[in-house]
Amino acid sequence: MPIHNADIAAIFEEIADLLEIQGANPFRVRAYRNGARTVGEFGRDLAILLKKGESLPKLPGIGTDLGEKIREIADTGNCAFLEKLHRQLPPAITELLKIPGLGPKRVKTLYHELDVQTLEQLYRAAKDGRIRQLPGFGDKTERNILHGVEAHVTRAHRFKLAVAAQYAEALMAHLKKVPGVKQVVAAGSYRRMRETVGDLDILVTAEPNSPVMQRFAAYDEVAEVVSGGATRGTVILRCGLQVDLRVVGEESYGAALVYFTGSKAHNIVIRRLGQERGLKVNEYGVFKGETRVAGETEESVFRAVGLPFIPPELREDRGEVEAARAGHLPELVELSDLKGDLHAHTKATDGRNTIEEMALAAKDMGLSYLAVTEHSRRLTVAHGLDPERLLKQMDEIDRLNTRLDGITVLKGIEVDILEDGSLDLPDAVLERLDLVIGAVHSKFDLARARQTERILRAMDHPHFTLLAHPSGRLLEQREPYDVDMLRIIRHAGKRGCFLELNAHPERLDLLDTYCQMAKQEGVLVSINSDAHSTLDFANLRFGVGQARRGWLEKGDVLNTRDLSALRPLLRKTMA
Ligand code: DGT
Ligand code: CA
Ligand code: CA
Repeated sequence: MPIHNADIAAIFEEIADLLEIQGANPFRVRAYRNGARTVGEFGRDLAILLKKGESLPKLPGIGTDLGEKIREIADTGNCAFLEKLHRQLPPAITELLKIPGLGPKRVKTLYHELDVQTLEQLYRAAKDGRIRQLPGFGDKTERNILHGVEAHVTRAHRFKLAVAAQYAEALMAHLKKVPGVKQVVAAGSYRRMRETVGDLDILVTAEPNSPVMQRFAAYDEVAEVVSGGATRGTVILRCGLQVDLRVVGEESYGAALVYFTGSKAHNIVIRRLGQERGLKVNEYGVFKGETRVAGETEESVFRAVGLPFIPPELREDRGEVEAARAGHLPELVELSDLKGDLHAHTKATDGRNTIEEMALAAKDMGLSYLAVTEHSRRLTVAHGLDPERLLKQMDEIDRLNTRLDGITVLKGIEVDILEDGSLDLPDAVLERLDLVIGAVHSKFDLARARQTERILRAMDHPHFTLLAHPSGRLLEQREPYDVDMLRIIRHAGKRGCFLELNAHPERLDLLDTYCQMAKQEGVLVSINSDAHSTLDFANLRFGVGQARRGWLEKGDVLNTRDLSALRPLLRKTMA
């Protein structure tokens, strides 16, 4: 089995979790967490480099100790230190960390005080009312734990789109190299750019005797072949992702693509439209009696039922068929429409690169402006900026802009919105910035009215420009906080503020339905990377996918404007 960087990173993460539960030195824990991130994000597989006899590249935060462990894992697939930790702590204890609200500290308490070692024991302890008696836990925590375990058990595991993309792209590259293969496309929720993907549905056209099915089953990431025939097969990859493969004839390619792209609800509407015209629509084509009238391309299938092509991101039966019929389909925003990015971090706080490196990477993406928006002082874990450090950074940006060519760095901040709706930095500093992004990073559990009010009051602030990741949810990890999003969107409109669509793979926040709401209310959305390293600008494409699912057009997106058109919009006009 080949060892990938993701495997090494997973081992480091687990070590960090276990050390933290043991109450180890926080710096040591941090070293493993950072190591996991560094290795996970490194572009080439370290195990392959080492196997070729190359030395381990110099990576930030990877000293001798972690370097040794990387070599060991690359060599053996195992890590003796992790095994030692496993002998010291119950094997399933890291499972407990998956329950929202349970960090290592609490897990440690639960283990030591109540001997809770598994999810079942956790559930029992909560049911019996033993957890609320622990110091620092209380009734509310106990209830949250109960819900958390229930949700965890019932939730079928889904993959974040960006994670699925890594596996999908590698697998498709593998399939494209198989002799006789012509087209390879990933359909399903992946093509519709849903924020999470249940499984991959790959469609292939190939010459009759192509060994594509055998090569699919023999792919080195495959852990299990669930089923396999001449034209369809299902496997589970080592990461747990299921992949369905279909081989179709070229005459059916478009029909199969429509069918397997879905959604199911959309397909039902398309089939019904066909029936109204006396046509049968299925994955093999569109048929009048026994005669195939369409199917080779998706366009031909839509045309046969009287529709123009509908972009995959819209195919959710949310009014797209009606819009298509009426000739009112939106002209969806594209990645190439973006002119800049309004949210990025650098080394000054929790980012990995310098301002200049970030600016040049943004320019490489075809962008012409980039806002540096560090965290503010309140967010101590991210080493947030106080006024003094922010002012210093502003000077640095001014100097840098005189040297840079083809890209302008804007001065911004991602300032914490405090519980009462005030901002974490003084006006005198904020007014000197090009833009102020406000973000909720604390007190996620305020009641709906108070949480909404908190954000509205922040928007009242004369320098507030943009609301970061408006719902606060983390995919598969943290539920959104409870707010009245329509009121927030309307208030943004009144106050001349904008909403962010944060393209970070764990966020994709604004949600698609709220994008649609913002559009209806005439409030512009900014698709931002929230980049913490030069590699993160690549995530913008997932943000664009989400925006397209939200029916956004170029004009609905703030950062499709040139800098000269953007600047007046950032200078807030209060209604
Ligand atoms: P997922 O995998 O849960 O993220 O979502 P999808 O949409 O990829 O769903 P999946 O993998 O079960 O099926 C892929 C597509 O195949 C689905 O979007 C539509 C089509 N499909 C599957 N089953 C049916 C069905 O029973 N009827 C119709 N009309 N289409 C179906
Ligand atoms: Ca699927
Ligand atoms: Ca499927």
